[in-house]
Amino acid sequence: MARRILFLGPPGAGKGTQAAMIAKALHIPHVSTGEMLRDAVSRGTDLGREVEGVMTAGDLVSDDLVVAIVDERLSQDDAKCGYLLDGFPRNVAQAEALNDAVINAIGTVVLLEADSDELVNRLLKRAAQEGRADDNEETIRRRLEVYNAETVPLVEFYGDAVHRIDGIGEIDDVFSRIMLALVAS
Ligand code: B4P
Repeated sequence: MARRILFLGPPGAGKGTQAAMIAKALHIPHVSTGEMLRDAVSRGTDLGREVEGVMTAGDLVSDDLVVAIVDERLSQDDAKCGYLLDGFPRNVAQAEALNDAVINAIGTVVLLEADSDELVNRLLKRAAQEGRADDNEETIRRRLEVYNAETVPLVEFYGDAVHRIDGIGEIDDVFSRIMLALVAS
């Protein structure tokens, strides 16, 4: 059976970290819009030049651009048997576009949660280690605001499909919590 999983959560909750581990364990592709966009920026493509400023400010890239990237990615052969979407959809318009594009697009929604002090601390720690352009305190606060305004409404949109997971603790413990929820779903 095709396994279609969606990861929601604020910046710093561990979506990217856990999504990579879960996708590997389930042998499905990990589709991260953040990674695809950062890759375009680092390669200096037309898309990358278009989105760089928006990402550095902590705002969302336009729905049209992101939906087109995801549409193209999900049409590839390796996504036919399932996929894990990380960071998409980010708002209700993107969720509606996904529903239009793929029948029964989403099976399980994982909502990773952590309090805002923890989120800011994690992202500032990553800033010190990796120097990602959008991991400075001002942009992190902006990303949290955007998450609350744009992405939180998706929890209601997906209703009973949503599994709330405590994202605080050791990475392996969070992984086990998610796997348990997926097995039970
Ligand atoms: P994303 O790449 O999706 O970035 P993010 O939400 O900030 O979280 P990320 O996945 O990187 O971090 P994680 O929580 O794993 O988006 C970046 C930007 O791209 C957006 O701001 C937007 O501009 C654009 N974008 C992306 N998708 C879009 C869309 N659909 N529409 C429009 N625009 C879009 O981890 C954070 C840190 O915590 C890591 O350093 C990790 O090591 C650490 N960590 C993880 N788990 C931990 C744990 N259990 N304990 C301690 N630390 C932990």
